[in-house]
Amino acid sequence: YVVEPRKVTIVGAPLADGQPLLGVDRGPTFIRKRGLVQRLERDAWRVEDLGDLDFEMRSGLGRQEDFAEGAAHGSTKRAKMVGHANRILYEVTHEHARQDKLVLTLGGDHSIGVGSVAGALKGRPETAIIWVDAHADINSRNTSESGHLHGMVLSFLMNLDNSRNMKGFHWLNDESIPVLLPTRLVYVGLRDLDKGEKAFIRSLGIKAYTMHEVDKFGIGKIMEMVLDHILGRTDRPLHLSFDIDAVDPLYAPSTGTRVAGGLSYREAYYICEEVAHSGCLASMDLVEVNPTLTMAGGDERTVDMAVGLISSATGNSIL
Ligand code: EXY
Ligand code: MN
Ligand code: MN
Ligand code: MN
Repeated sequence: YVVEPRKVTIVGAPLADGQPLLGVDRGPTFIRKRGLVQRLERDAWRVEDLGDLDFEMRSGLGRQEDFAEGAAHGSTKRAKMVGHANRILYEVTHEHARQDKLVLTLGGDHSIGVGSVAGALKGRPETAIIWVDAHADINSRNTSESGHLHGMVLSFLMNLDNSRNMKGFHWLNDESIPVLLPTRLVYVGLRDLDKGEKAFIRSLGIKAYTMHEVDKFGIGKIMEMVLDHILGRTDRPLHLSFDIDAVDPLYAPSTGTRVAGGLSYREAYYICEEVAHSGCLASMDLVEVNPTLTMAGGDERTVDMAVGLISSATGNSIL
């Protein structure tokens, strides 16, 4: 599968409402500041940067109060806002996927994956997903212990526990948006899952390469198995959803849900290099970069890693 020769659309998705920490909405700005567009142009991409989408809702409670209220009720938090933002993102990513471009979405927290993947699936229904993350992000409103929507993305895409009927997400009930099949998803880097998430992964038979398997087989073998599982001999579009918290906090500390024992610097790059090698990358998310969580003294590691990983996935090779 090949996207229109070397045309990439960049979409900024400045959303923080899928989790409680401010700052992740500024991810796209920081990633651009560290030279993303120049890197892509240097690698002979024709870049169209749409800037940041405007997700503002003109009504309702302020952000912090709404989180507090959600907590008090133990319910899904900011669903209206997150659903609204994702609908906008979905329209844009679909439009550009339809035009056969490489679509690159910059988060934002991982809840933006609902819109970016829905857009990819509508534009290119054969799309398969590689989800690189410390977390499985597959809770439904019934299994989520936090109510944070960045931990529930895949339940919407797969319509688990009838998630598509949640307030804010009704737009997903559209037959032209394919429901994501369990066989079209593969995880890499998992190491922090909730009980209900483990049950979903087991019962749906989703292929999951946790850090245990990364240790056991090495990243080279893992990527062979990943690509074999979702591509085989076919040539379908790939969507890479890269949560920066998959990377060990030693190398990517500026993120909201750090978990020790993650991908090494080279393992993270290797994943992206092999995705590039497949020749099938059609869309990508880079999410959960929160530069405001940086230690005092200005630590650019996380943002630089985000830029570097995108550059590798889009084909910048070492030699
Ligand atoms: N599983 C936890 C929850 O549902 O709240 C943690 C989710 C963190 C999600 C991060 C972004 O990948
Ligand atoms: Mn995630
Ligand atoms: Mn994560
Ligand atoms: Mn290779």
